[in-house]
Amino acid sequence: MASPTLSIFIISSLLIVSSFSNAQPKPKAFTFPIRKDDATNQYYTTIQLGSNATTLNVGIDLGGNFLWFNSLDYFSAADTYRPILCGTKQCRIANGVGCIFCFLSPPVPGCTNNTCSDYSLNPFTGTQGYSGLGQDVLRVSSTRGAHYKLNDFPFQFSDPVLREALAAPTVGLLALGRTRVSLPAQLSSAFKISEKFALCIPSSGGNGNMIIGDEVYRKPFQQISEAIQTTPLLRNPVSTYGNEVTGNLSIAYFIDVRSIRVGETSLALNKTLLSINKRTGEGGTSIRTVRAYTSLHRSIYRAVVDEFVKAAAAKNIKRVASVAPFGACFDSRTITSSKTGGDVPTVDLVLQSSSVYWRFYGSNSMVRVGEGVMCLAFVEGPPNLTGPTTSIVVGGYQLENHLLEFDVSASKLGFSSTLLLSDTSCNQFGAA
Ligand SMILES: *[C@@H]1O[C@H](CO)[C@@H](O)[C@H](O)[C@H]1NC(C)=O
Ligand SMILES: *[C@@H]1O[C@H](CO)[C@@H](O)[C@H](O)[C@H]1NC(C)=O
Ligand SMILES: *[C@@H]1O[C@H](CO)[C@@H](O)[C@H](O)[C@H]1NC(C)=O
Ligand SMILES: *[C@@H]1O[C@H](CO)[C@@H](O)[C@H](O)[C@H]1NC(C)=O
Ligand SMILES: CC(=O)N[C@H]1CO[C@H](CO)[C@@H](O)[C@@H]1O
Repeated sequence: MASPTLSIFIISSLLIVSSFSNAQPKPKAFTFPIRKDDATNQYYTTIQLGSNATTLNVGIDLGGNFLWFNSLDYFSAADTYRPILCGTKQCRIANGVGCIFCFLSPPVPGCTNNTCSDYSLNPFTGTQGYSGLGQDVLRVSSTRGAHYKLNDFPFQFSDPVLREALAAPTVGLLALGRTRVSLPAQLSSAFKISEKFALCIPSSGGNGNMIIGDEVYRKPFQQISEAIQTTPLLRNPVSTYGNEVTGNLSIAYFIDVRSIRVGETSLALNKTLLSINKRTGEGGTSIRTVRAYTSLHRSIYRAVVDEFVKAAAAKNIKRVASVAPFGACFDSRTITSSKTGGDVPTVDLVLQSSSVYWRFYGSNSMVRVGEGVMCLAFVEGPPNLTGPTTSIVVGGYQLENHLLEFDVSASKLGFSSTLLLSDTSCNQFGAA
């Protein structure tokens, strides 16, 4: 007779094999395409959900809580949709805040009885939706080109009103935030891969890529990754999400910007604004893919614009009338071009020490707004939709064509210089 230890070993090996479809080798990392919608400056990916692998384009929300969407294509094919019931382990994992009752027979996504529920937030309009959470199978592709099923992937089938202001090709938002139901957290726990992801966001017209897990990148990205600068990811003790309970940690990614440099000049900024107020959650710097441009608290914005205008004038760049929402615009014929975009004063976010800084060249700091006019691509903000006010919200335009590595378990962000300096871009990013 086999010893108890041996039979346990056999059973657990069988379980491991059967949890991967077609007994595929254990994946290391998964890949998702990223595109930019030029009409809205939103970034989105494509996922396949449900037994019929319904294709859904969903925006990418770095600070989002869980996947939410509304789509008739999925609705009519949702035969494997299952609600997450109140009081279940899945409901606790999803941090559901309530229980809803809905009596359609047969039940449909969005109307099921005794269902764990939560608020979703459209960060473009500030609209919140409250409805039940459910789960279905998500099809994912590994960086080696193999296909896997992520069973019981949690999400919310939301009210159609939440789709307002989303990019036309998209039907919802995919969350990458620090929750247990975000895509990186779910892939990490289902496939026992590292809870980290690399984000390479394309500029207009390009195709970027996101890799979740641990992977060797193709040239020159592996070399860029090995030389990457890192900075701690901070947690704001107060939620900035608006609809989360105050006192719960924020699910957005924060970094410790200590000062800002424009050209050679370090700006005199109010340090209180730069750090996170542990009591109110105000202040500090977060990174959000759902903001088109970096927004700066009024006093920081004024200081950056004033110094930028001064340093641009020293380079004989001619200022012209401002075009909203931007506060400093220039005659593009007076700007020399270089491989990192217009040759303008650099803007540095200086992090934990003066030698660790995230530098923005013209390709990330100047945006063309019309014939012959380019503007400094920062805005005064942030928009006061919900929650405490974050002083600096690093937005999409500044993230484009940088390799960003979010190591969630080590709470560390790796960021490269603009890829244009290495004669490449996010269009080329992928596994080796
Ligand atoms: C599944 O997809 C196929 C092919 O797109 C389609 O013909 C079929 O109607 C779909 N099934 C459901 C239940 O929607
Ligand atoms: C809905 O769920 C509640 C709680 O489980 C239960 O008491 C009730 O009978 C259910 N109603 C229907 C119509 O299924
Ligand atoms: C710095 O900012 C804080 C928070 O907004 C404010 O209370 C304080 O008055 C500011 N200090 C100065 C010197 O402006
Ligand atoms: C932001 O909105 C909240 C809620 O509407 C309001 O109480 C607060 O004063 C606003 N803050 C600013 C800076 O406008
Ligand atoms: C400190 C605090 O408010 N914690 C809350 C975080 O959210 C969960 C679920 O909503 C609550 O149960 C905790 O009380």
